Amino acid sequence: MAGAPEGTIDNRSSAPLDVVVVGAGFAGLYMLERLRQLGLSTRVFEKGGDVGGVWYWNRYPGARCDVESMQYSFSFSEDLQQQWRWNERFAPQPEILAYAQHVADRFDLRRDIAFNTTVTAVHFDESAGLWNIATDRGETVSSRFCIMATGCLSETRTPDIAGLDVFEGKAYHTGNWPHEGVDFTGQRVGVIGTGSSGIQCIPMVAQQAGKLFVFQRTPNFSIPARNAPMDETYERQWKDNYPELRRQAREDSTSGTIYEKSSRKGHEAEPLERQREYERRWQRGGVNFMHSFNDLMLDKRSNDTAADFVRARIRATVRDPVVAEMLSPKDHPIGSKRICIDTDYHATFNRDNVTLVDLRKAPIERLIATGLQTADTEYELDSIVFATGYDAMTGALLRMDIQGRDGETLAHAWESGPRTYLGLMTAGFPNLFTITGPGSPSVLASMIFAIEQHVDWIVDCLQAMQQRGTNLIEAETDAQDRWVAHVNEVADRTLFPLANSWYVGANIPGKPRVFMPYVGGVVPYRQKCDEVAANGYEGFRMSTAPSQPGRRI
Ligand code: N01
Repeated sequence: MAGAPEGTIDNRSSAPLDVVVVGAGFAGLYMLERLRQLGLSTRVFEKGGDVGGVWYWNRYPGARCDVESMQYSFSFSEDLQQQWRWNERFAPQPEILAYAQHVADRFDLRRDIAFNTTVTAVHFDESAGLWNIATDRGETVSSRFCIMATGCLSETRTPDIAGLDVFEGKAYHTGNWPHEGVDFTGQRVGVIGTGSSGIQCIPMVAQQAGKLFVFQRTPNFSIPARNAPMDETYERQWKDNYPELRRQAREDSTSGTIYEKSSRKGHEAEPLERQREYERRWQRGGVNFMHSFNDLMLDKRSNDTAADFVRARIRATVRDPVVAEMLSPKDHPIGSKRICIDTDYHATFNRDNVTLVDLRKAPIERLIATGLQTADTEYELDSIVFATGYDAMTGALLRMDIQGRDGETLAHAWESGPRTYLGLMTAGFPNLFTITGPGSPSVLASMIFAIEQHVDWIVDCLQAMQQRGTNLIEAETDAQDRWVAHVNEVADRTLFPLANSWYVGANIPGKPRVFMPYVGGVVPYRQKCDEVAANGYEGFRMSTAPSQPGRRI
């Protein structure tokens, strides 16, 4: 953007593109593939050095998916889903990254992706009906459409702890892990944070480190993953029945993932029967546990029974009762923060080289040259791992300077929390789509599933515009207001808002407290999206850019 006055993009590039896609994770890859089929000229910008998005960056030891491999995959290509082979029940990060790379190769996607390129600014030029897009490499392009495939958990968050620049050891963030890996052998290591990332990496780091301190502010509920090598019969069952199973995921699930459902309410079951059900699911492993009864996220009485069960398992696993108590979550309903799944997390605290530090009793004061100082102790550390999470759902979008009509910034439009219509568009930002944006099921669904639905909807929408001969689409403010109200109202019927979770932005100081994903379930959500399309894109306004009267998209 050399020479451009501040706040504007100098657009001297040649012919506009049809579409710019930001991000080459699973959303960007599938979007690109579909846009090519439409014959639209497309360029993808990707910050990382390769495809994969979150799976490109999250290389910490123990990183793996909490959706079963047979379901955490694209459904759009029958050949792809038949030919790709997963090796484990829950795929580890390297395997998922290899899958993303395979998709990129198989569909020859890399030739339209600019890697190591961060989009810094995205401005709408109203008179031309074009988006001008600037990158950190000094390039500017203009495009009729801009599609954000920036991911929900891609903007890492390191807390503002004093002394970050003073610490003389090594510091890592789980969400931006060195590609060459880290050898902690014999080191004194501190892990800060006990969310999904911390819970996955702590057992692995404990096996290597000489001494591991786990700095915990809030304990989390975690269910054993019971990961295992892929069972060939199970794989065959999936592959033989993929069309039907994918249909079930689409039409008969809350999350786009097939789990064993229950038609019973937790607090109505007999205590012994309830215990058996929890035990059975606990032994089976994975987040299926949260489907033991159908009201666990709706009724606190039922939720308490599941939480009590998990706390009892923690006490049964962790030998030191004081440590077990510290590890037992009590301040939020189970599932209201993203449930974790783990391998030997609680048992790790039985190791002689692992110490749990309760930051509620003595908070971190600062980092010092030799380690970390809490209110009552100085810890000498060689390395610190920040497993402190993300500025979720809005962070990756708001870090760009996005300006819509009349120079309105997205940051301003979202200053009281994200406002979208269906999580797909924001009023005042024509032709700018968000894949799995706030206000859509997104993180409450299996991400690849949610991505496919959004990409397919956007492609249908572009085709409808082509047929109508229009080239601008925009969310209407009224429709957006109604949708935002609905998203809030549905969330308020559940136990989700009771937790200080990243779902409500509580992990980022000053972030407005708004429940960001749509919790109403993928089936009603899809129905709503389909109805909107069937009713002529109700709630969206389609028009023709003044400067491009005859121009179709
Ligand atoms: O981040 P988190 P994450 N001082 O925000 C603590 C997905 N994911 O990277 O709860 C001390 O959940 C913070 O404490 P508190 C998944 O959706 C999936 O672990 O705020 N501690 C918390 O313990 C997940 O939910 C997979 O009190 C501080 C932790 O850091 C999401 O990504 C694997 C602190 C952050 O937990 C994010 O998970 C990994 C401070 N100043 C991630 N600031 C799988 O698929 C923060 N913390 C399995």
